[in-house]
Amino acid sequence: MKAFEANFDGLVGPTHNYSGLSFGNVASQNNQANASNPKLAARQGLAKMKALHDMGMYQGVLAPQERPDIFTLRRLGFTGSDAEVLTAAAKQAPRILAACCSASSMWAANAATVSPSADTADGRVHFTPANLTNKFHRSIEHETTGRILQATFNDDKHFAHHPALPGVEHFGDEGAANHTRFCHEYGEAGVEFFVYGRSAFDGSRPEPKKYPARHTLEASEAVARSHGLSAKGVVYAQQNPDVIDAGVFHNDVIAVGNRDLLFCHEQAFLDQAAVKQQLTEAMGGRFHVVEVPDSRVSVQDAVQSYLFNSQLLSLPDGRTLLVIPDECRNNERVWSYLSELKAGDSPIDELQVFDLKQSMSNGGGPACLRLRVAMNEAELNAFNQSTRMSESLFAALNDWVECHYRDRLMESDLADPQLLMESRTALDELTQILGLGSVYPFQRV
Ligand code: SUG
Repeated sequence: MKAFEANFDGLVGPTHNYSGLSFGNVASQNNQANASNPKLAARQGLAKMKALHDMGMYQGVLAPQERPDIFTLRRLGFTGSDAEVLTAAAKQAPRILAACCSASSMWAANAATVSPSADTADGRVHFTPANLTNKFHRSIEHETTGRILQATFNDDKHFAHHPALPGVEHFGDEGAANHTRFCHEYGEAGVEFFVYGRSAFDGSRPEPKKYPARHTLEASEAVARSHGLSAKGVVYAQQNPDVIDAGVFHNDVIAVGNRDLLFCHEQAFLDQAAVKQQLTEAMGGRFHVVEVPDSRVSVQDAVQSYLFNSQLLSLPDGRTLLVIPDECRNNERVWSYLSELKAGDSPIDELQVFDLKQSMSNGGGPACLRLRVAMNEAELNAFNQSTRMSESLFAALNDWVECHYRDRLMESDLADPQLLMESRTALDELTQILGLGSVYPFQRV
């Protein structure tokens, strides 16, 4: 059956802010305490979704999370009314409050790992929400993420949902940010490429020295097992620890792939020549790698511009498009490389630039904002159609953002009980727009 790649983008939540929560993510650390603009952030994300929809791509929307997360604050010992919980947390543990207010679920590449039905033993699309154990503010996402995914892909006949892996560092899982699926046609069995930062049980492998490796080999292996992937359809690779230390906290900051093409920096992986060979063999010899030399684009330029955090898309007319953030155009070396790539006989035909500055300032580019779900025609008809981008959904979500979002937020605003009320009112309405049912903790008490 014919199949297509759909992109589901995380809608930016009403508490989008810069709290410097992600050690090892240079942008997050550099922008701590800057004022954010949640309204603009949500609009920038929606504009990208709509543009892809207009190009004829399948585009969906993933709902944000309930923040501030009063339920986690209560688990951590704060008591009283919701307003009292916020006041006490702001006074006694402001960093914990900031973590419980992050809108970080917008980076949907970290929501889950997804295996299309052509790759799995039972012929269903499999989802495992990422436990995101390495960062506290992200480790509190997976339960609600799981409910949102179930409400979005809500048909057992076609979609299988797994719980997140055990929430310990041994099974640190960052989801699709470290997972790429290669194939010749989306509907044919493909090769799932799992990239990890370290091994939890094999002490002989190298590890980064400065920044954490968030994702383990054992997490990837567990996901491949539960999704029922065949051994010949899986390739594992370790990230180069030196690039993690240079700020590449997820593989999607240094590599991106689609169909039979891998676009990456020459220093992305440990033993890169062997990785390329394994992928080429698994793909039956028909595989292309565009490897960017350090002499053209340094790892530092890649981290600053997010060149590889791009979306590599097959357009309906067969051309290959690279969706990049504005920061690539503003970096002379990156832009000159990209211009040559487009003009030459590389597999990349088109470039499309987006202003995603609000998300980029927290280390999230075009690829971070989306979760890819390859689906055949039956599956495309079976997912929750209210989450599918359209003229009317675009208009409804822009109106919704306009009505409920603030245009300026500082860390000091996070304890404002009014923000909690605004956020819950907005999300309650959103679950109706997207037909999700009661996915949020405040709707389930
Ligand atoms: O996990 N930033 C996110 C960015 C995630 C990017 N995703 C991918 N590369 N796929 C993170 O580090 C920053 C939040 C703050 O500092 O306020 C944050 O969570």
